[in-house]
Amino acid sequence: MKFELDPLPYDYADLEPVIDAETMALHHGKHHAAYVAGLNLALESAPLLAELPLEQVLLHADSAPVATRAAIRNMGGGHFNHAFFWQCMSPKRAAPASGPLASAILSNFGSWDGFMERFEGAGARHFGSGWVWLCVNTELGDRLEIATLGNQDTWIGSPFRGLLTCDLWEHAYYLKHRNRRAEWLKQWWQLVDWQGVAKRYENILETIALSRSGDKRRGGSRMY
Ligand code: MN3
Repeated sequence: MKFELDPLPYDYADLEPVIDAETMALHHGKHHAAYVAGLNLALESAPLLAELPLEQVLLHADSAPVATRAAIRNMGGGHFNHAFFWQCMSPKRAAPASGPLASAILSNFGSWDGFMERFEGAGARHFGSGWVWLCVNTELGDRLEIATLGNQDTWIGSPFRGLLTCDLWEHAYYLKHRNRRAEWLKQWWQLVDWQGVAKRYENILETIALSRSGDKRRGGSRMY
């Protein structure tokens, strides 16, 4: 099985003016494509891993030969993070959701403005390349947390489940926003597909609830 670069659900120019079409063409058609190609190349020396879905490949990267583990993590992480990032945006510019996500944002961060300030601040302060995430920390019930990860690291294998992410690599914003990462983060909100974020949150809550009812049947052991 070879991993493939999926087409985007929107055109490269659809996220203008926040992301210009040239940045999108390079970011998806070159950067993301290179991660997919690099992952397929690395998996040539780990044929059993190559049969697994991407999250399982990342979870079990340590079963690959030592010399290819870093490539699998970096290239696989780059594929995973970018595929997630494209899903976080929509040219429809949906308003913040109501329902469980909105309630959780208010109870965890006090207000939408408070949440956005903290997300932007974490992203702006992150040193070097990486990603800023809104996650559910499944070890703490349904607690929302903001986290940054370096390079192409992912939350796979941790108690975190991602809801929303923004790319902090300069290739994501440099053509239009130059070195102004804080400006990129502030304007990026205009593109967020909140309905998709809300749907991911509801799915994760369902998974947590199912896992808990399963735990009760098994006598209380936790199986995250
Ligand atoms: Mn990128």
